[in-house]
Amino acid sequence: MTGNTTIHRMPSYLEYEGKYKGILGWLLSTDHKRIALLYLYSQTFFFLAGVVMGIFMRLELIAPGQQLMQASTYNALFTVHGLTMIFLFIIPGLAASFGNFFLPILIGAKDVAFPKLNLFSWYLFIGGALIILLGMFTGDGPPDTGWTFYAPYSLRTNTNVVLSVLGAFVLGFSSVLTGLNFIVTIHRMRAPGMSFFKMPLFIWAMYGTSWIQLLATPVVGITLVMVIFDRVMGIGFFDPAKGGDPILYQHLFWIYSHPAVYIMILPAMGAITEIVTTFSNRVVFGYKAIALSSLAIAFVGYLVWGHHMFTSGMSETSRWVFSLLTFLVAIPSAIKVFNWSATMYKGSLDLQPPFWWAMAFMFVFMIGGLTGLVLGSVATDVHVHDTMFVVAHFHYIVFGGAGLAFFAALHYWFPKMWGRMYNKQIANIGLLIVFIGFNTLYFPMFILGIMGMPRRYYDYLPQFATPNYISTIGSWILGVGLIIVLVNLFRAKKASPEFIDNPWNGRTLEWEIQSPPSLENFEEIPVIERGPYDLKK
Ligand code: HEM
Ligand SMILES: [Cu+2]
Repeated sequence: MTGNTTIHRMPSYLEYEGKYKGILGWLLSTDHKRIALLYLYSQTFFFLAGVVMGIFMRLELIAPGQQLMQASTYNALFTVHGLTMIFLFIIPGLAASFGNFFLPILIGAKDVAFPKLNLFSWYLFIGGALIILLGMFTGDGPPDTGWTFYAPYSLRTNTNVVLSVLGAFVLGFSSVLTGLNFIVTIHRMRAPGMSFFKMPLFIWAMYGTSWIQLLATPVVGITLVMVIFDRVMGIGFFDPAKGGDPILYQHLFWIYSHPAVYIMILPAMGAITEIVTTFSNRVVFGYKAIALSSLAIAFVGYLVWGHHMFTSGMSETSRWVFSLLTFLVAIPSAIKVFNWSATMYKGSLDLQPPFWWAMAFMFVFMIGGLTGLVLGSVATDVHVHDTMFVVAHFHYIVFGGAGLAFFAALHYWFPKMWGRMYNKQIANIGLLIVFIGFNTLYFPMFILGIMGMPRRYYDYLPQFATPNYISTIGSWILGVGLIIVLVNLFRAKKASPEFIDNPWNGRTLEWEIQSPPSLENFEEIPVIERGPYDLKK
């Protein structure tokens, strides 16, 4: 531990008493750290709700034939599971929680540029979630379209599509405003001396993410409003019976939703970069390459949406162009993996729990990325399109990638956020069980997909029985692992505080202030002279 003697202690943001006390002190707080915790808790809640739905789906799929629900219930489950996981957990993702908490600290600022707007964004987030929830329990029940709301089915089903779409629309505003807030903060509030190329790489990742949030989200917003118009007023933008075009819907949807994958994964990569550097005790290898690859991913990510539509009816030319562009986006991702490996290769590794989480991330993210290339090339995609292969691939990317990085970040920054340390042994055991469960759950789905089992089906032919059975067992193992991980953290939060300002020997700014941070983060705004990862003299 370093620096404890030099840090002058102030009341932390957890203890600080402003105008409002108790619960109002949280619900009306404009402190970026308290807002970050509001996001963290609500996202974790939605994640757990989604996990429960996933486990119920896997129970239904444990054997051929009907097990415990009707087909219509299954359709509602995979739709609400998808909506919850995508819109309420992984799109706000690391940006809303850890981004909110650490972005200002990492650039040496006291808060984000627009603190009130920041709080408002959280209310929009909760508002959107409530509208989706309302849609589940009113009218004709939860939607059964899948989270993609593909037309023309989404125009015709008599389930509650309008409310879910409206909810997603409101969530979009939350995302846009957060992105805007972060961009302005990064441009205007960096501490003196912190040039762009002295920013920690997590900030670079957040910067790329924010631009996607700001520029891509409006596209889906408008698309969702068009769906509402179609349903409520019968306009017919996407309805072939009225001269509309369902393929147009797919274009508009994926023009947002592919870049949205990078809203999920870029902050995750940023956090992994911080973790790998810290636990390698070394200056990160290829700082500029990592920084610029974030921007490259954000940019090329806009150009590849068509790979979701290879089988929907596109010209030959657009198919190969989209295929080629999809391969291009793999390059900046590979640059990051290469640079992480190079950083570790020359470093002296400190094998702490956050490091193991980062390793788990790298392992599954590589499988996710490589199988993405299978989907990105037209010839192989035609074979596995809309099969369980796709379900396996995106769980490896969004859950194995962004989701595991979420937990990696949580273990990395936990002592800073709460000034307490969790049990490291239990953290490692929890991770191991999560890792085993995760692969047991999702790997068989690759095989099922190649064998030809379609996705979004509640029943299947007997020849698919064995991998499905293994997969369901995996969901239980994963569930147990997650419980261990969360209970361990929850218990640590209740434990007595320790003076752990810098438990990992981190070199970025957050490790130079007290844990938990004081209301204004810094007593005095620091002046930046060294690079973000330079080893202390
Ligand atoms: C224990 C955890 C989880 C389990 C057991 C699980 C299981 C499942 C299952 C069985 C399906 C339906 C497959 C089908 O019939 O096509 C599914 C779909 C899906 N899952 Fe998960 N999942 C879990 C976690 C996650 C996470 C963390 C995310 C995102 C961050 C996620 C995102 C999705 C999405 C987007 C769909 C597609 C829904 C659709 O087709 O509309 N899942 N999941
Ligand atoms: Cu895509």
